[in-house]
Amino acid sequence: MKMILAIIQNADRDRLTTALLDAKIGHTRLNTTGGFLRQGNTTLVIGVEDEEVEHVLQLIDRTCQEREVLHRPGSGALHADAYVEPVKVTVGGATIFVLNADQFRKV
Ligand code: 2BA
Repeated sequence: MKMILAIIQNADRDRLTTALLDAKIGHTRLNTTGGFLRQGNTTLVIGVEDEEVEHVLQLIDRTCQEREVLHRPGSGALHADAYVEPVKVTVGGATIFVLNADQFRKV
């Protein structure tokens, strides 16, 4: 059994969760925030049998896109009155961790 943690952009969330639902793959959506951009993203927790991992990775690959966003370095209250040139940052498709799950129980 594996636990997949997939950090994806909010714009891709509905397409991926619809694909997971169609494939009858259980998952949990968490609203999360990226540490660098400090913008909302989504983390999906997906528990699957080992042989389903590749299928899930394919669904993520098909539904999550790379995008460029503008980021103003150091943005925040301390820098509110200083103009800093925005830079382009490439985000995604997805950041994925595949972890061994020792047990899966529902009680
Ligand atoms: P953020 O931390 O908001 O990062 C958004 C994008 O900013 C990243 O896209 C990357 O292209 C860029 N970035 C991140 N840290 C940077 C830095 N120190 N200098 C320059 N650019 C930087 P992704 O790599 O696709 O990551 C998307 C989101 O996945 C991240 O949002 C974060 O929420 C998560 N993530 C990425 N790597 C992670 C890791 N090693 N552990 C946990 N979460 C991670």
